[in-house]
Amino acid sequence: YEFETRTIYMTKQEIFQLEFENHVTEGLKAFPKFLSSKYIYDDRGDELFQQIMALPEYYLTEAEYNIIDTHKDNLRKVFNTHGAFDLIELGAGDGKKTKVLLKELVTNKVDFTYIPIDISQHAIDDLTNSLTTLLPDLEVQGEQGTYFKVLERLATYNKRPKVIIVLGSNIGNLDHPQAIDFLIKIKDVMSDQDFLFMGFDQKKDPLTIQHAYADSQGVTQEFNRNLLHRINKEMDGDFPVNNFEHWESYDPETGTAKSYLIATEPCVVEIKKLQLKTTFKKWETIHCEISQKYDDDTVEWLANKSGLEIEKIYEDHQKLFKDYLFKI
Ligand code: AVI
Repeated sequence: YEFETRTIYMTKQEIFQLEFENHVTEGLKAFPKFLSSKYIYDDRGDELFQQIMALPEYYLTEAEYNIIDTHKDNLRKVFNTHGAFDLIELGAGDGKKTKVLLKELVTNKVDFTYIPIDISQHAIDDLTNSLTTLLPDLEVQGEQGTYFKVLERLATYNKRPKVIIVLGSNIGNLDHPQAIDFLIKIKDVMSDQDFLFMGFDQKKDPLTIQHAYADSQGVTQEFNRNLLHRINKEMDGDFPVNNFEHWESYDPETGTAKSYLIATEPCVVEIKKLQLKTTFKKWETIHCEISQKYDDDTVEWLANKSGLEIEKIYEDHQKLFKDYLFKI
């Protein structure tokens, strides 16, 4: 027999698209059905998330802004403990909260390089451009790629102390085993002079959480529905998107907010690119996202499991949100 071997090269974008397609097949064949919120974020998804962050009900952004603004003086001193450092941010975002911190560091002539890492080159370019205007003296070195590949590379070549920051309670979109895995991967690139500064949204009045994730203007509903729009657009699907309603349920015992899309009418959905046909009964659900809420004991437990130590805890004035400073 003769076998022909061929090497197929795929771009990062193509690999991500293939993962998305496999995920949709798996999630829509499962019972109960699921789709991950990780795939909400195309340009429209990013824009809807920006709108969510500006909603009066979505307290998280304002609360973390308050923490950074109130404690910027202390953060500057702590981050500068071992002299010049790299400030590595996972997720470039629009940088509103980070800009307060950067301004504090630049104004006080601290020796550091700001390294935002993001999967989207577009997000990095936008952030870098706006920072050049706002803080001309800032040294920025944007890195495009997946967090851990870039972190590993930086840990190998850059020998300065690192301060890794992850704002916005992004860890809450992972379940506990995934969160531990995420923290271990960060810990693995940290040395004893490095810090990790990470946001964890806190358990609180369940109604406050319920309102944050089921806003009165329906932006969160559109945000979740963007998953179905993407499937329709990118995989030739025919989800009747308006027949899927957003539902949020917060369990105060576990601290888990879960979001669903629920079929308000029975339907058959065909996704041509995946050669998939799936039926929805009336009131059938698709589980889309978890947004975990924490307390100190749970964060302590996660840190323990990941080989990290909590060095200091920062809280906003309304006691809604906390940022934890970890070392190894
Ligand atoms: C990105 N992440 C931390 C947001 C959250 O709060 O879980 C995503 C989000 N989902 C609905 N609203 C906001």
